[in-house]
Amino acid sequence: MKKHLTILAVLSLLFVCTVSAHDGSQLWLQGSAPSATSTLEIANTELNQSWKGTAPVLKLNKSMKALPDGSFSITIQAGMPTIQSASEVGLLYGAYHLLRLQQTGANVSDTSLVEQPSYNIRILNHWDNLNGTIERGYAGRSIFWRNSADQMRRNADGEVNEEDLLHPKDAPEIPSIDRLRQYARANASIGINAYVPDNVNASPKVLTTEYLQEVKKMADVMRPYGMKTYLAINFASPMVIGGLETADPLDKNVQKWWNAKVKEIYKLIPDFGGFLVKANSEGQPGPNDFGRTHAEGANMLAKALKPFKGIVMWRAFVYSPSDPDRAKQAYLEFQPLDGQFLDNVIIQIKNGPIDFQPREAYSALFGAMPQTREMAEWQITQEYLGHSNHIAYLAPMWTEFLQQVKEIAHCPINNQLLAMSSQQSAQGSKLKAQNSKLTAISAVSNVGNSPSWCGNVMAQSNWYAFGRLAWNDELPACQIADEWARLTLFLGRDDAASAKALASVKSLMMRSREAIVDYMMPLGLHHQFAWGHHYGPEPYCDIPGARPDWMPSYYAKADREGLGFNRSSTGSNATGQYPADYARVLDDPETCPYDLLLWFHHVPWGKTIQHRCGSKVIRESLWEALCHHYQHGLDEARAMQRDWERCQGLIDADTFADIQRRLRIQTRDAQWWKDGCLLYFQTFSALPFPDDVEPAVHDLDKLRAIKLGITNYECPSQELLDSVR
Ligand code: GCW
Repeated sequence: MKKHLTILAVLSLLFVCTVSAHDGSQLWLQGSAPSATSTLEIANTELNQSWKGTAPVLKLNKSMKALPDGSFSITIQAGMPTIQSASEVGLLYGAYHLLRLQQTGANVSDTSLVEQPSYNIRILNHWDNLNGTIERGYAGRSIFWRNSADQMRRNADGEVNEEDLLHPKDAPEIPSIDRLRQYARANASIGINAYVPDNVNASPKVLTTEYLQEVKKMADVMRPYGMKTYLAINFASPMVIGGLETADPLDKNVQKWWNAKVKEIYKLIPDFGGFLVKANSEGQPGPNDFGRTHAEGANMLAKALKPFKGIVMWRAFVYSPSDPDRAKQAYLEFQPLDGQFLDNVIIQIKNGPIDFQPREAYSALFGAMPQTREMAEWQITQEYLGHSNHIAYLAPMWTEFLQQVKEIAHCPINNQLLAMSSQQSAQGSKLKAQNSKLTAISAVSNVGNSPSWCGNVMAQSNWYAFGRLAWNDELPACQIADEWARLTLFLGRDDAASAKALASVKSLMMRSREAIVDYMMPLGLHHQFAWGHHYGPEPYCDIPGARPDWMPSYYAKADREGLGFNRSSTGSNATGQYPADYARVLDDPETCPYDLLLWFHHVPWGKTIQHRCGSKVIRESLWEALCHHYQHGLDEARAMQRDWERCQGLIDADTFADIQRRLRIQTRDAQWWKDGCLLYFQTFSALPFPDDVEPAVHDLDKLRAIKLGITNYECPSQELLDSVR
């Protein structure tokens, strides 16, 4: 009987593995998520189930305490691996690192390495609503909150009633523990150590005792994997759920309310991380509503959290129209507050000054607040990059940002730079400085309950890349692509044909982001997206009475003379917010990098510019350059299709077919983007397409009429797209 049961168990395991291999649910991992509650046991189980060779030794080594938490060393001598760390979670990271080395084909017979994280907090933000929808989520519904959408009232356009979003009617449902455990494991395997399960457009309800009990259950699943729980909170919570008449941060009763709430949370979740806050932005309440500053609001929460070692991540994504240029507003609001934030507050800043566009200048706030802790926020979910229909590998965008921030802004957002400054100030050793500093990096997740977690298998690479860069922000994007593709698509395949296919996948990944920039918004153009859902082009969007800075025309500033937003010293002077040397480079259209030209300048259609298109450096007029970039983007989308075709028969067939289908949509969309933007801009330039640019296949009037009618929680289906264009 026992034997039968074992056979049955093995068979069902095999079945699960085969099925899951096809739907992407396995991610970049092998085996299953250990359900142990001890971190050390998880590390041992992972090694037992996947390591091939002499069993590794795991050693707690207190002398490594000087290194940032989670650091580890691996030595392999004569095939015998030893992992050491000051903490159990460091041993777990070491175990995953060791497995990754073996599974990606690295030499694991003789190695000696030490790994330490670039940032102490490596955190995912989930924009998950308590009703189970995910704002800008294109991979199904929330894995954290599972209330039924059917309970929601919808308007004629299918959009969920705002009231119902903020105040979901039904009680929380218990999420699948197994799914949460797999999520925790996936994060731990790449060093992510924190998460925020609820949307920054936060429901006050999440702080009710009823919901906090649910958060406690999540935290209990996450803890053994080294994942700390944080919550996004609504600043008006004391009024909405506390019955107070104000949420003024200087009001004694408000402070008391938060103190008590924080105490309640720590009683349930002793290692709770803290709060993430979106305040006075896009209709969210905040301290400004009571005549107080962001610093006063953040500090009130920070004081409540301080006794428990909690922190506040306060977002700088604000753009109340204090200046005619939206790109300047966050800086104008926050920079003067430098030095006023308590030391357990960190300002969370989107990589660019507008909003997660395919390419932005870096936000001038980085490095502009030397007395304030700052952290970056990236977006993994592809709100502005074709949702889960387009294949976009985002590590090249993030490494571009990191390089700019380090080299130009000299911004102390990572340990390395903090360490350098502390050496200069002779305040003890480099390592001490690292340990005492609050450093963090965050990204908006693309995870949902779709079988592949991220909407498609290729999109998983961005979750993976965020984790790897948060751990080591010096890693090259191509190395991360290589690791991910080997682990996810080519595990155990080292034949020549697979090696060729692997090279094709990497080529596709590495060209994908620039392809999108080219077919959507080249040369520094930005925000030419369709209204609301941000899928597809709508440079011609016109919503009577809408905020001007929600309209594409505000950003492109197309007219008879030329194209682009003059942010130079002769225009809005956003260039003046950058460090002086860089500001000078940006300010002159002759020296401004060509890929940010229209971000900073209004350039005449006929002006000769020098730019790079693909591998060619060309001198030609702005209009010709624009046409060539759109054409190149479309050509690149086609090239990506060809890259993918080379994988046929060499990777999982379902994954192959799914991505092949999406690349077809992507290429079709690239055509839509090229035609929509060029035909529209042509109404201003009145110039013909150059001979080597394909004629448009669309009619501008028909494109203007396209309305997809989707919510902010979904990716358009192929059928819908085919029916409108
Ligand atoms: O990118 C914009 C999105 C909003 C989002 C907001 C933010 C959560 O369109 O959906 O709201 O940014 O970052 O707060």
